Amino acid sequence: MHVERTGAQLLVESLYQAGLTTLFGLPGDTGISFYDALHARRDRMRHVLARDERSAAQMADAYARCTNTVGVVEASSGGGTTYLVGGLGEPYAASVPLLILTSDIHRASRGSGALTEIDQGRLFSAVTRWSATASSAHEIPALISAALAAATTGRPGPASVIIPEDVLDERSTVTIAGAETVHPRERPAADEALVRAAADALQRARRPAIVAGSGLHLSAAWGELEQVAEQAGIPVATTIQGKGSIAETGPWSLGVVGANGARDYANAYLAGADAVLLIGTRANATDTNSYQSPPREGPTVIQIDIDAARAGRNFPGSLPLVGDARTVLRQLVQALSPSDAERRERLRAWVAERRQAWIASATRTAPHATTSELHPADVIQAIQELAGNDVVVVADPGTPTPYVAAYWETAVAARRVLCPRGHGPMGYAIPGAIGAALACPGRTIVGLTTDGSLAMSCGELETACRLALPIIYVQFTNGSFGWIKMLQHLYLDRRYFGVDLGPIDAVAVARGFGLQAARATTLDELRQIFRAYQRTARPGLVDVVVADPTQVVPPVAPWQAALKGQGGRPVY
Ligand SMILES: Cc1ncc(C[n+]2csc(CCOP(=O)(O)OP(=O)(O)O)c2C)c(N)n1
Ligand SMILES: [Mg+2]
Repeated sequence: MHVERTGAQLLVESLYQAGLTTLFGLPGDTGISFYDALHARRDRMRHVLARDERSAAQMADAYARCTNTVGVVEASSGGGTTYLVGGLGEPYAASVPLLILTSDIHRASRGSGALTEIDQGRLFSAVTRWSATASSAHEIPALISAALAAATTGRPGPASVIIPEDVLDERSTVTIAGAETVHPRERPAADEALVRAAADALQRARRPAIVAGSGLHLSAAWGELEQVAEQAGIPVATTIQGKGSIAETGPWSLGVVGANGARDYANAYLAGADAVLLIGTRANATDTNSYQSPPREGPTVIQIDIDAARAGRNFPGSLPLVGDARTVLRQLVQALSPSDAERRERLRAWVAERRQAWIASATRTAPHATTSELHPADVIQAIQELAGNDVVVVADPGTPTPYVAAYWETAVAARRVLCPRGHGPMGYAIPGAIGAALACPGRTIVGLTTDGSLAMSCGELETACRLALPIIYVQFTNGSFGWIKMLQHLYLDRRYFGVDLGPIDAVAVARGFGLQAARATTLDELRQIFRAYQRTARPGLVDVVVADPTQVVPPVAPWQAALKGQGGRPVY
């Protein structure tokens, strides 16, 4: 029996059969048939209405990171798609698998200057791995399938299907074969001879190191990483995106390395390492503190990456292990023999000692008695104590990122701290926390935002409120675009320009969108407010005033070096 369905119904059914039942978006003129098909299937499909297409993409992005599946975002032609693009640069750069669905103008109107007309294929070309336009309804199931394959094969990323409004209405009897969403789709192994050479180099080293990036999370290779670290006795650092690849409270963790949010001892260890295994990281200037940790010259660098073009790109001459992180780590487990006992004990003791020293130095005992400003590190540590381990943190750029990267310790191996570091777009945390809350029901969700980011994304506070999501937003108010102000402070002789902001009453803003909100002027107040919000099933915002980075310097290695008269402005 051949069922006749519209293109819109085929689209909804294709998503459902692929197991993609949550999607984020905002309606528009050319997409109303799609909405009607979603309405008819509202018993099985969850459509999350956002207030801006950019934030819908950010919600889908965070949802995909938390679930390690494909995130789905939809928008309509014209203003909808152009706004949507604003949320796609980050997942494209950060290798997050997304399915992008957009409606387009009627095919007969092409070239007429129709309202909302734009070449969507060209628009998406810089922020998707793959994009196609449906030219008839019967193509839709196959296009969804192809887009999902593009999003999840090799290095993942966004893939888009564009559907003109007449194609959404066209009828077809095509059957839906069912699309696969397994992620990663393929798990290739690396060349065995190179794996043996890598194992040999790691074994011979006096000071071996591993740096794990987000590819480790994408591959769900947490167990294998721990096994390699434990078996071979190798300290493990992560990039910010790889944070939580290994339990940060465990014996082999060095915490985050690089130019933003690194622990000083992680950077120091990597700077002097003689064999370094990079896993699923682009290892760019920020991840490596301008190629100092590890340096390009000196150590034997081994790079696991599923993308052959990436393995070795930033470390010429390195040993490329092209393949899926989990598969290649399993190969390494086979190739590595147990490490020598002297090295193992020496390294383990060094890591333990440095971690204890770091924790001790981070504890600021003096209360800020005379001012209502809090120290960002204290805020992070207070939240960590209250939130426990079953928590997801989503952090905006600016003050939250370096502090959460350095001071938060993820106690389980999992992707539980999301800092958008593909591009570091401001305004991610408010919508991102919504995606995380929908991905992880029952878990505490903390969104760390700033005065700059709040202004960009506050509309989504209404979404959090409407969906009654138990998100606790903590806002770091410093009255400036502090990060940029610090660059001007250090490298442009304090010629501040375009960085000082007028005040926003964050508490009033949040209340206006329906949240419970309060300002904390002491750590005790912060704790009380946070605990009170934890007991409710709706979102809240707590505003804390912090010094800007020119006054209290965050854990940003090049800035700390510049203040000691060492090193110039970092080149990204
Ligand atoms: C969408 C976007 N625009 C511009 C930037 C460049 N940028 C990086 S940090 C920053 C200032 C951040 O200010 P705020 O959010 O208040 O955080 P603070 O550094 O003050 O804590 C800017 C403008 C960016 N990261 N994202
Ligand atoms: Mg600010």
